[in-house]
Amino acid sequence: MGKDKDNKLDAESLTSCEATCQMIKKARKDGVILDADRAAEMRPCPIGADSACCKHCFMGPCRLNPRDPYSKAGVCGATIDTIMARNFARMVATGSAAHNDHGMSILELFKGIIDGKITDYKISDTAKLEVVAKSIGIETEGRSIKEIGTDLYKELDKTYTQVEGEMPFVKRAPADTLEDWRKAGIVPRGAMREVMELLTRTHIGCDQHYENITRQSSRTALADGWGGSMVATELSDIMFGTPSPLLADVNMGVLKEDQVNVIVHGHEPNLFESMLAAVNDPFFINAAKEKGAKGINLVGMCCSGAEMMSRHGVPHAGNFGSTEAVIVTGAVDAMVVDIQCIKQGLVEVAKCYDTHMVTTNPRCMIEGATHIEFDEEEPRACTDEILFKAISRFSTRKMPVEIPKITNPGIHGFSHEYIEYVLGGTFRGSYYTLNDNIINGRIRGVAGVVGCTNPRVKQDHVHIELVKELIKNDVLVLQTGCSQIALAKAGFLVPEAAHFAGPGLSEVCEAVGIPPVLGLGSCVDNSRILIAASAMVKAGGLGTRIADLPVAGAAPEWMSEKAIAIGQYFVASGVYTVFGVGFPIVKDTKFHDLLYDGLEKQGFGKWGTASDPHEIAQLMIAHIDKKRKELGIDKARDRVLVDMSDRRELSA
Ligand code: NFS
Repeated sequence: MGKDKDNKLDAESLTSCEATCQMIKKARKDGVILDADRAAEMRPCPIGADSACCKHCFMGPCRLNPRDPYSKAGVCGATIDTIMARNFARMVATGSAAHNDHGMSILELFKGIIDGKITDYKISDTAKLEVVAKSIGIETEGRSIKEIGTDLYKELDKTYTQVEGEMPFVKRAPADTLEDWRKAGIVPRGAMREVMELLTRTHIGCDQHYENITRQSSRTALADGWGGSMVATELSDIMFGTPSPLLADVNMGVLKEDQVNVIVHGHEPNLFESMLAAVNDPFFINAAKEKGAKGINLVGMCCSGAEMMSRHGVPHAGNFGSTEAVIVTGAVDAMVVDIQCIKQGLVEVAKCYDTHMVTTNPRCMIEGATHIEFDEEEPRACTDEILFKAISRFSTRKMPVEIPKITNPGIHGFSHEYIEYVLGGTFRGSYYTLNDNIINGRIRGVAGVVGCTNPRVKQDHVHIELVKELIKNDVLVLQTGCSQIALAKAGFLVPEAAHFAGPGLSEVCEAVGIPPVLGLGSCVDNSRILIAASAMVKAGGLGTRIADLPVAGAAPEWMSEKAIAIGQYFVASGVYTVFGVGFPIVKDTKFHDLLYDGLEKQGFGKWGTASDPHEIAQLMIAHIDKKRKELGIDKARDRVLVDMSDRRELSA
């Protein structure tokens, strides 16, 4: 990596995103420090990076030696395995809590609509309401939306509050996968209970068997994927519409110099939906025009941005690695945030460029930001106050504006329902076609590539190189969150990207008219991947549990505890999951063996780590090939058509 004259790393070596690169250079010229430069200044603690320290009580904090992990124990006698398992558990607990908290807000909003207390939102997709209700055993025949919705609320509330029994959405997992969870004792009851129990177990002097702690980590993670995240996705679709493919623009070029630019960045779609209604209100359009603007330009970032893009085509300015850099354009009149992945550093950068930095959620206030609380019963009070501020900032813009002239159009909004429809056609919407193409070898397997960007690695680079290699090897890629945005910026979310795919995958993509990289939405929408995997199992021919499928997952530039929770729910659901950047674990320990090998032997998925994108791809492809071999379809790449009787034979 090269350095510039101030001895800082070249902006080009920090990001693959040209727009972000341009803004890093501008920020340096302006004397403003961004996350990428803070990361260079902050050397990670080597013991913490390996998860070899414990500060769960005040007899320590204790530091073990990662190079000789069994040479010492903590003051209480905790071994390296106990310490790492507890640290891992706390990350899972936090990540699962975050997604469940998000899902719970969405459930409360749904209840408010059904009860008639909240009138600014409505039920948009009644067909999906019925399908979801039926999937968990709620009678829908001849019943009103209110009746079905009331029952659905009551049932889904168990996702969070239930103390005994099984969480409602686990019914949607393949029967054998559910049975595996039952045998292992990891079917989640209610998320609150699982998170509470997991945290209890990590207290000093409680659970001190790394395997037992990890069992509860799996249960708590499953309470995220098959619980809070799935509730968030399904109810958001029901209220705001189930996505189907649309063309949308990504990258900083979506900002408009001659318009009032409002960015909404965060995770819950409710604030964003209300902001969309507000910016389309003629009152505000006129108010903006009176101040000399051509209009109001609403733009998303990060995960709620990905949802709004999938559902409504709202343009997206960039992923986690670009949230500070985008303010450097000087064109952002208001940066509006709700919860999760909101860097505190935004406040300082916003101050430098005279941007309104507004927090809206009581769970996420930031010192120095303006807090305007959002209330779903009266959403416009918040959105309108923000718009007045943004319009007034436009009319008094002091900062020179420099917007990178880059936009990348792409197709977004591939919900599970749409994938089913496009593959099977209206007549027999199903995953048979996908399975057939996997069995006959045109498609080698399916990969989920998801998650954050992390300033410890070159932004977007690992995502892009990994996905390129996967599709070249005929692996269909499903994406969410910041990873989807990285690939959109690289121009891979268009049908023409089929040219970069291997011959089998490109043939299927061209026949069906889809890109080889399908964008499914936000991070909670990883639950769509779980549903898609379950649908693949149910369509037949590829085994009887998710663990049998030729699939793999990756979060190549992860950074958050939510990513760890997601990784663990994929692993517990049966998916081999590879993380880039590094992993907080010491090699040659029993805990390492458990995560990277033992869980697979117990019938689940397993973890993998590699930092080089090509190595990540090779690990995933090798796993997919191993699964193909176990299914007896490793020789099927000679493209024979497989009929129903063959399929039955293969699954026998
Ligand atoms: Ni998910 Fe990471 Fe955050 Fe979204 Fe982006 S950083 S784990 S992708 S915005 S949640």
